[in-house]
Amino acid sequence: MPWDAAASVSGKRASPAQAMGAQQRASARRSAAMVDSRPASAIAAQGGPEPNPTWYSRPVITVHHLELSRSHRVLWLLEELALPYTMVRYARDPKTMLAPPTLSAVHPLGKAPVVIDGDRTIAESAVILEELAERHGNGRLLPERDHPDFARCRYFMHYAEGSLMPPLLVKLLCARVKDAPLPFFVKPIARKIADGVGELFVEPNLRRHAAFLETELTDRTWFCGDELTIADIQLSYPIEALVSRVPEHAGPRLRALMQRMRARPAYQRALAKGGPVIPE
Ligand SMILES: N[C@@H](CCC(=O)N[C@@H](CS)C(=O)NCC(=O)O)C(=O)O
Repeated sequence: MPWDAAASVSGKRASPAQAMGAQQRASARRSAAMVDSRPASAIAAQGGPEPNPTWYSRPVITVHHLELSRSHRVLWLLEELALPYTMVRYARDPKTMLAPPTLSAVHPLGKAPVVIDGDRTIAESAVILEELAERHGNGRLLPERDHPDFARCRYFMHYAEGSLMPPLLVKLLCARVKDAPLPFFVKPIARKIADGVGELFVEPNLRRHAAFLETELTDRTWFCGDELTIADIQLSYPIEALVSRVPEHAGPRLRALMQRMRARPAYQRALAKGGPVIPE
């Protein structure tokens, strides 16, 4: 299914049934028509109806998942909502850690996550989480639109990728530059530049972000109050990265939040299916 940004952001809200392609709708009708034709007494005596997964749980959602990546949060959301889905798993190149070229067939940027939901191809994790929760969540994981936490949730959905991820990425890149196989006479210069960027930009920013997150968790179990929302799911990846890469900046509330996330059965099911979030 080719990527079509206009279709993805046109704002047209299709119902799950409308969102299915004609072929899928026909197949769903065929599946729904599959009924157990045994007499009721025989069904009961033989331990209930025949399991027919294509009838009641045929997934229309496909997650293109890259190992050790942000796409864990999509798996976590789907597990929280108990939605059926198919996962296509991609391995990173062990040397460059880049995604394989096959991901570019799904979306021109060749990055994960990408989700196919019915006839729509959706990229950007924040959009994916919002779309899936709005379309299939029955009000779960989203504050009500007129509740003050709605704006808060939206803020953290954007903050995660727009503000928190950049210094974490620069930190990762600086570490790569320092470890890169460079000629011996270039290595000390590269090291000096990486250390300078770390000292001037990365460390002060990460310290400030960690302190901000710690304050925002005062008197709150989750970022938008007592209930888990998509904002916590979206923040989970940078928080995992922050706690693993700069543990000295992570305060007690942030660490406790991370433990609460990891303890959720849905989070663990996502890990079991998609593999770890951050490299060891
Ligand atoms: N802002 C995007 C970022 C997507 C992104 O950069 N994904 C990374 C995984 S963490 C990726 O696919 N990297 C592989 C590559 O660049 O080759 C989102 O939140 O979905």
